[in-house]
Amino acid sequence: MNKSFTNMQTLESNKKSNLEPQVDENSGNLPDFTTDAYKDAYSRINAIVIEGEQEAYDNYISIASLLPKDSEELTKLAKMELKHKRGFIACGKNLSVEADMVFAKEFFSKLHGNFQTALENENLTTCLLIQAILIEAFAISAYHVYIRVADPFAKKITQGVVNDEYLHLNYGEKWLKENLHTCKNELIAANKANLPLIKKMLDQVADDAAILSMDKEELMEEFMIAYQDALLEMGLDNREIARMAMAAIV
Ligand code: PL3
Ligand code: FE2
Ligand code: FE2
Repeated sequence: MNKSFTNMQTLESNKKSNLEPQVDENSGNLPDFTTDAYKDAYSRINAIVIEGEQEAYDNYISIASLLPKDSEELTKLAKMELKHKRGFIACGKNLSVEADMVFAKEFFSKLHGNFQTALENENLTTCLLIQAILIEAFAISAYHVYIRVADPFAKKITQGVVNDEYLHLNYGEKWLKENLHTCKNELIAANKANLPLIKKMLDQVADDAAILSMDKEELMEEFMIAYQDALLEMGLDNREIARMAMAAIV
């Protein structure tokens, strides 16, 4: 069985501990940021993050159109994403890497398509699950792992970004918790359709991430922690969470 699923029995909230400063275990053991191999992998990973932040901006603006009463808050969250995007563009520049945006657009295309379909059909629950839960948990997991092995410039930027991402995740958790009695079925169906896409995206990025010294098992573990925490926070029970998480491995 996958290492990331061994956490399933111990679903305590990890949110607080994730925000505490982490011991820098890797400080003596960072990759060489100047090699062609590093820069080549970074050109795709950096592009994914830049594209992800731009799509997150677009998605929160779209969600605001379905939730006019939260428009002000959602616009605030959206604007943070543009700041994140600018930060990651600076990280690429700092390493003299040109981001492969064509690759990144393709990387997000399936999830992007599912979000657009949900938006057209005004399926707010699906939109929130895709953006505020799945994408944010993916970003949080990736940024936590990246912070441990990033160059000093990118590390500082990513530390600022990851704290904002918790605000985005918390927004989604709160809305879904308050509406769980009416949205649970849609939530479960949307999860079944979209969690496997996140798993595929993780598989697809794993080789490049490894060149940046980011371990795939660690990425999966961090993702499952953020994802399971979010579902627990929404008021789902352990069995429901286990069922939903299983969608990643079928
Ligand atoms: C939402 O706020 C942001 C969405 C971005 C999704 C990014 C997923 C990242 C996967 C690749 C991991 C690399 C992290 C390294 C950062 C330069
Ligand atoms: Fe972001
Ligand atoms: Fe975000």
